[in-house]
Amino acid sequence: MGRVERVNTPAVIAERLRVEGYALMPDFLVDEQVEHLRQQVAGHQGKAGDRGLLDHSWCSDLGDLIRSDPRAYPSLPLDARAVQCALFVKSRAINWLVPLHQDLTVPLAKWVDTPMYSAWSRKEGELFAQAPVELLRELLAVRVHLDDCRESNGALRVVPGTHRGGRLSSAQSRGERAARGERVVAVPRGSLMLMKPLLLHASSKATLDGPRRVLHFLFGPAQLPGGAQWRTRERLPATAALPG
Ligand SMILES: O=C(O)CCC(=O)C(=O)O
Repeated sequence: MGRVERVNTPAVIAERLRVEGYALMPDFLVDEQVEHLRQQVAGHQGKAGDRGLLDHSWCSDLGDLIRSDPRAYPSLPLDARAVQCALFVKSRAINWLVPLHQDLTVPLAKWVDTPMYSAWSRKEGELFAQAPVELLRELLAVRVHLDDCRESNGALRVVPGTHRGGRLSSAQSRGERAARGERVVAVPRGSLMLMKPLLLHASSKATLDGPRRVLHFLFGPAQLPGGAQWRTRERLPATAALPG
């Protein structure tokens, strides 16, 4: 796996997130739990996967486990809730890349008549809009890695510190990358990568066989500005619980 930072205290994680915009939380899941989750996602594999995974109790339970972990808790928004979980599967057979970008969109229950939200769209039947920067600063993405992830199988490349610059134009993003440089974030299976959505990030195509599976959660505060509401989640019947 090469060099992997073993950051693991709540204070170090919070400080890394504040300064660099990302932090690792190693050894969050044991092998048995990773295997269980691999089985749960087996029916869902696709390019950018399902965005509606939170309707499944295995997924919302995993969100609860993250939310209540003392290492993650201090870095989450006030009264945090998981508002989205997408599965990202990448391999030589299902290959894709994402260019440098910030995550600006959030899933909302319904359209609201305010200029605070923009660029409304529908994906897989769900409503999304670009959120105001004050809200984007509060959000936290948590990536649960179900496989060892390194440069050769599509690890994220980030431009550290760029989450502090607010929304960046394409030219500003390229300028930040040229000035600060990119960092490849290798993450072992069973570990978490915590990331501020405004952090500039990209990922390359995989050059290895075998899938790189990531469950990408988004955590937000209970209350949204401008009268907006998060999409309410269905709760599908539980199948098997995550081994303890
Ligand atoms: O998982 C990946 O490789 C990229 C995902 C990503 O860029 C995103 O969620 O915005």
